[in-house]
Amino acid sequence: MRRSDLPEDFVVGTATASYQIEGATREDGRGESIWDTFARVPGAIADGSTGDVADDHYHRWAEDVRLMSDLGVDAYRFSIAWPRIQPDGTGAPLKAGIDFYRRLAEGLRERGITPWATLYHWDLPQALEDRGGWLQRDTAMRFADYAAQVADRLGDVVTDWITLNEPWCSAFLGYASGHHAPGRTLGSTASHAAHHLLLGHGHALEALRASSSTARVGTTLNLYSVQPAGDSDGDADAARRIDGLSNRLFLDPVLRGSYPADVLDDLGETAWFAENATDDDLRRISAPIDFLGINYYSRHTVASGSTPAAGAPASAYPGSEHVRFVRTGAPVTEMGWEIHPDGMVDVLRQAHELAPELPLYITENGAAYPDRVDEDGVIDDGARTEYLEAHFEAARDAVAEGLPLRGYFIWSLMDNWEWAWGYSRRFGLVHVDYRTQKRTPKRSARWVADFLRDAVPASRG
Ligand code: PNW
Repeated sequence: MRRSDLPEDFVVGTATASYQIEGATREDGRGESIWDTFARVPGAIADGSTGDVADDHYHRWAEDVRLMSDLGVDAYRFSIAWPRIQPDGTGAPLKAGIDFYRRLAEGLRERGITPWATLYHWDLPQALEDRGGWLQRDTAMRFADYAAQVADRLGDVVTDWITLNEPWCSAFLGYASGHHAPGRTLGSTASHAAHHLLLGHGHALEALRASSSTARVGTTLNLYSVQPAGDSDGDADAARRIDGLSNRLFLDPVLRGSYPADVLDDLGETAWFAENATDDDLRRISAPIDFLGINYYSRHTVASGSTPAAGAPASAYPGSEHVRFVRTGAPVTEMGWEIHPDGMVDVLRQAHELAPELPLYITENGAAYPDRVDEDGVIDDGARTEYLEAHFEAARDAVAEGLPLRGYFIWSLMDNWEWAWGYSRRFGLVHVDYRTQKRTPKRSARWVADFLRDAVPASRG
C-alpha cells in the first residue's frame, strides 16, 4: 500500500483531545470540567490518575506541531476545552483561552498543516453540570453560545469545525454505564442526554454558519460494524438493537431528521421523545452539514443472552441488557477491541446510504499497544503499524467502491490520558515519557512518515 493509492487530495491527519493532552488545568483562568471532577472519584480511573498534567501540551504545543510536521501530516484534529473559553460555561470568552488556540492554529498553518477544531470532546464546564448538564435543554443553548464566540474569534484561522465528538459516549457511557463523566447510571436518561447533545450540535451548526460563510462544519459519531453471532432470530434482534443504539440513534436524526422508532421502543422512551424532541429540534439537528466524521475502531459481534441479575453493573445499552458481546477469536488490541478493518468500510457504507452526497472522513482510527524498546533502542509499538496499514487499505477500498471518503485521522498523535484507563493505555505514534515529558517517535511514526512521503518501506516490522 502506498499513499499514491489514495486520491491526491485525500487528507491524512492525526487527532487528539484537550483533556487528554493539555494538562495545565488550573492555568490562565481555566474552569473545572466534568472530567476534572470525575477523575477524582475513587475507583473511576484505572490507575487513579487525572489529566492535570497529561502531555503538558499546553506548554509544549510548539514541539508537538514540529512532531506533526516531521510526520508530514496534512491536518491536525484537536479539541477546544470549553472551560478554557468560558470557565463556568457562560459569558464573555477568556482571552488567554482564545489566544492559546489561535497560537496553535497559526503554528499549524505556518507548517502547512490544516487545523480541524472539535468544539466538544467531553469537557463540559462543571458549572453547567451543576445545573443539570446534558439532561437540560438549556445546555444545548449554552453550547451554541460558546460555539458562536469561538467561531467569531478563531474563524479566520480555523475553517474546519466538528461540533461534537462521539455523542454516544457522552450519553451512554456518561449517563447509563457511568464509565465516563459525569458517571451517572440511570439508563433511562441516556437517550435524553443524547437528544440534548444532538440539539446542541444543531444550534452550534446554526451559530457557526451565522459567524462565517467559509466554515466547513460537521460532527463526529463513533460507529461500529455490528454482526449477529449466529443465525437465530434472537441474535439478529441483538444486532438490530446494538446497531440501533450505537449507530442509528445518531445517524438517523442527523442525516434523515427522525429518530429510529424501534430504538426508542427498545429504550422504552417513545413518550419522552414524542414530547421533547419537537419537529423544530429535528429540523435543526438534520440541517445540512458539510461532512460527517466517523470514529471507527472495531466490530461488535452480538448474541441474545439472558438478562443479568439484579445488582449487575450498569449497562451502556439500557433496555438491551440481555445482549451478549461475543469474542470471535479474531485478534484484539490492548483495549480488547477486535481488529476488523473491513468494518470501516461497512460503517462508511451505512452513512453513505443515508446521505449519498455527503463527504465522509474517518476522524479517528488507531490502536492501543504496550511499548517495548528493542535492541536498537527503537520504541517498538507492536502491531500498531500493521493495524494502521490495514485501515489505510480499507480506506483505499472504500474510495475504490465509490464511497465519498475524503480523509483519515490517526488516533493518536502521541500517548495520552485515555479516559477511564488513565495513562495505562497508549494510542500514540509518538511515545510520551510521563516523568520527563520526552517525546519519542515510535516505529509506527517512522512508518507513517515514510508512507506519507510515499517512500513506503517494504517492511512494516
Ligand atoms: C474515543 N467505548 O473514545 C475518543 O474519541 C478518544 O478520545 C479516545 O481516546 C479513543 O476513542 C480511544 O478510546 C472512545 O468504550 C472511548 O466504546 C470508549 C469507547 C469508544 C470510544
